[in-house]
Amino acid sequence: MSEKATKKKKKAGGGGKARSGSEAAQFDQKTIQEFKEAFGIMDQDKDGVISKQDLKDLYASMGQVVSDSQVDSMIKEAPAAINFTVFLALFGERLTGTDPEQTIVGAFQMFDKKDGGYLTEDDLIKILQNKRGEPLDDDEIKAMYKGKPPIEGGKCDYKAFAHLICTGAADELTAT
Ligand SMILES: [Ca+2]
Repeated sequence: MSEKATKKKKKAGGGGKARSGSEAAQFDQKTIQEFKEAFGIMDQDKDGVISKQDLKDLYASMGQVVSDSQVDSMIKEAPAAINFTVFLALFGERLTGTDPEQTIVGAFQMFDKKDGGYLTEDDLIKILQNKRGEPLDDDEIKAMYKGKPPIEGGKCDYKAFAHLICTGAADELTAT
């Protein structure tokens, strides 16, 4: 219940994404970039706001149906429409001082209903390719596989995978 400087912004006509958000100041550029990745995954229609519909679409794109109440419970923590600044504020509260990798993990975790630390390979690929902003193309997916991602038997250890994304160092994974 801390007092936040979160300002309510209107959904439409808001202009840019996180223009001079005060919350953004506490994160470095790299962290912001990671947050943007996660935000981009969730903002399905790329209007700069994560809406209930975005979340539903996101799940639907993976063949999962979520109820309104499930989506509500995800969204209700937000003090306002979830634009990038609010997103930063929401996740930043939990993640300040934490590895940005956790942000990506958090995004993947939303699809891990069993909370077992794994996503199916299918879901993972769908998530990666569904990013309308900059989806991975087939070549990039192939390149990803060359990096020996932590995928085994159709299941992906997404925490290790988040590490792969964040470090961008496929070699590290090959070494394990
Ligand atoms: Ca949206």
